[in-house]
Amino acid sequence: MEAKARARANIALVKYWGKADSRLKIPAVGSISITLDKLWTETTVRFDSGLDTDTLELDGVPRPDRLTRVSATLDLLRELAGTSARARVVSRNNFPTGAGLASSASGFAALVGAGAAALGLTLSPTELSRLARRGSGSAARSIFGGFVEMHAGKAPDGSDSFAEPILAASEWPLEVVVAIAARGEKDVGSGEGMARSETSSPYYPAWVASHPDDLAAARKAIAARDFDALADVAERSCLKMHAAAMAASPPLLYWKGVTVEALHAVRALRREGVPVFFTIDAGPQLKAVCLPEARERVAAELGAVPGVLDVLTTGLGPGLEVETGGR
Ligand code: 2P0
Repeated sequence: MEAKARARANIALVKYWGKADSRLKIPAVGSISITLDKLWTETTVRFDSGLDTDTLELDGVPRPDRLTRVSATLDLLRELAGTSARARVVSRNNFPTGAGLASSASGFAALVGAGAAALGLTLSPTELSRLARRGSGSAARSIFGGFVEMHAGKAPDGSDSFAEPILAASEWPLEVVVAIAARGEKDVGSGEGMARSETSSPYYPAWVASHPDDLAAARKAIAARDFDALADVAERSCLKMHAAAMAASPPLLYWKGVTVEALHAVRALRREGVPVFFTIDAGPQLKAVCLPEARERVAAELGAVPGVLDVLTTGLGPGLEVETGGR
């Protein structure tokens, strides 16, 4: 009744922002991401019929405040396994939680992987992706490695809303340099930010309407390993998402000043011919995606931007890894 799983963070190059169904976490738009090798969550789930409630320990600290979504995700697995046993969940991130580094993506992917294995459920990667989505939309993508596409789907029950791999990491080994612009958990979570954008941003309908073209351009760029084309669409998707969020009421501004300085540093490098582009999620960190030969230069330039606290570099990584066998 115990299993351990590791899942990695991912960053979207064509962003997910907005839901078609908030209860089932069906996204309003598809997305395309890359899975990061060195940013991971490791989670152990132990079901025990002697427990009265689920418990969650995150990075060594009990987090009852985060239990609702975890328990709701475990309920889906309990229903499939026909059990009501509660679980002890122990989870650890090797990077800052809740700061726009996709901890909910790796977190819910690892939770579903460990939970399913602990219950002896044999689920396909597609089924795991659908279940991870119910915890956090972006978690559906962290089931897979390399380049991944999430399908928004059309079915009202979310059955066709899952991710699938589109290119292996080894086929186009991009590198990612993360500039840490601030530490600590963000003020407005992604779920709340999306809901606010959906209901109040006048740019939200334009964001949704223009999305299929961005997905098509990114698919084509990835299939052709066309870095410049991928750079163009990724930066456009990122800025468009933030523009929609900034136009919400009350407005959402995830950036710090240093985020913008880092963005300009990436643009300056690209003007010089360095193969690099930026993306930014629902937090202040800037992620620079580059070809391997540019990594040292990009890390040095971003590390030199005043206010950047730290720089992490990583390649692309694999999908969910599950370890079974209890104690
Ligand atoms: C993404 N983000 O595509 C976008 C870009 C943040 C900015 O997916 O509400 O934590 O749990 O489905 O998965 C973060 O959203 O949101 C996210 P929920 P989630 O990576």
